[in-house]
Amino acid sequence: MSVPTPTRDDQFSFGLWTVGYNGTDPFGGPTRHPLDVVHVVEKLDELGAYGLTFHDDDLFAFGSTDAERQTMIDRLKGALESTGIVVPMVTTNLFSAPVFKDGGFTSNDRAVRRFALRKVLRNIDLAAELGAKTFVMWGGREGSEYDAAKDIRSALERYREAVNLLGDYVTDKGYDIRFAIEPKPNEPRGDILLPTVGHALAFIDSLERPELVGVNPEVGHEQMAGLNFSAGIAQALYHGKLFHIDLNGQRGIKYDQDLVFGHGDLHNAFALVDLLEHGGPGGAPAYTGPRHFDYKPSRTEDETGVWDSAAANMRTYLLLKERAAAFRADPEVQEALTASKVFELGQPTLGEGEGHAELLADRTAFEDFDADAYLGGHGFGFVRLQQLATEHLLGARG
Ligand SMILES: [Mn+2]
Repeated sequence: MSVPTPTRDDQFSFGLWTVGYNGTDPFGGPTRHPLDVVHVVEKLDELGAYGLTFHDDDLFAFGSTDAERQTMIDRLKGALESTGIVVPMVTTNLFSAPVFKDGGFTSNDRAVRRFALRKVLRNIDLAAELGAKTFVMWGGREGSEYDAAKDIRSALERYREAVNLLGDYVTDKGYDIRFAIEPKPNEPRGDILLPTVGHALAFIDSLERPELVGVNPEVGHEQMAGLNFSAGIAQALYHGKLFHIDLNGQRGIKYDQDLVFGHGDLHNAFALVDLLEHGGPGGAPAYTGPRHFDYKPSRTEDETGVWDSAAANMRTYLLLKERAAAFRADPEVQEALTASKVFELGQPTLGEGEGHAELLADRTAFEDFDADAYLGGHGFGFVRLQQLATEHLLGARG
């Protein structure tokens, strides 16, 4: 079996901070030299990616002069023009500089909150200039370690005030940009605000322009909280809020590992790709935006390992896409899905025009229904279905 080659049509994108990660962790300094943005764009193009994303501070260091900032923007633009790589998403760093250690939008210090807003507004102008359609907000420092240190309701109100202002800004400027909130339960803060997809969806409903704001869930961030990532993505899609996605790998409830996509919970990665590629109407893709990788090349690797790991993300995604297509096309799988009544869940529980009075009058639903007949097992056959998925995932079928 051959490994598929990525093309532009696959819409694979990478953060500049991902392949650019130098290996620093809380216990040791860098293991790799910095990578130049022009080199990164050229390498990603060579590997078959279509997009580059970045935080402002990835491209030009925090505190750069206007001239230094412009030099780096011009160098990026030159590389984009010569390769055809696009910038589908931009985000702002409100977490690295000392000023943000208690957060940006929700710092207890009001002057910091105003500075954070200005930093984001400036970066939204750059996002619009580069044609980015999505602006991600990961609030890694928005939170606390101690319950007495943060008034959570005030913090959420300040968060809301900030996102409402950003919505006003893109609307008044006429920018074609939508926002995507990226949840994470903890790290670097002890507890982060909007810790899961569900928390973010509820928050978005409270905004003045909810239509401008969706989510950017990350595999590892949900799995750090022990949650089922593909199930969370299904709910985000159900609410029409999957504006962007961060793919990577995570092995269980621990620190944020940022492994290559599929190098963690492979079963859930299979379910995720199946959902994204075949979960729409009639088996169409349920999500058509960038397949964005937010991972970190391992600290043990040299630059060759960096590009091998970048390619690995795309290869694994494409292999899972092939395996999911074979799973869907297998007549035995279709028969097993029917036997498991997976399609029956699509049928409304009530009949046409039926309300509580009609339901109460239906003796077959209760008085004459034999619930005892289910003793001995319902025989849904879910285990058989999961084994069929496993055999497709392992390449043993189709
Ligand atoms: Mn991310």
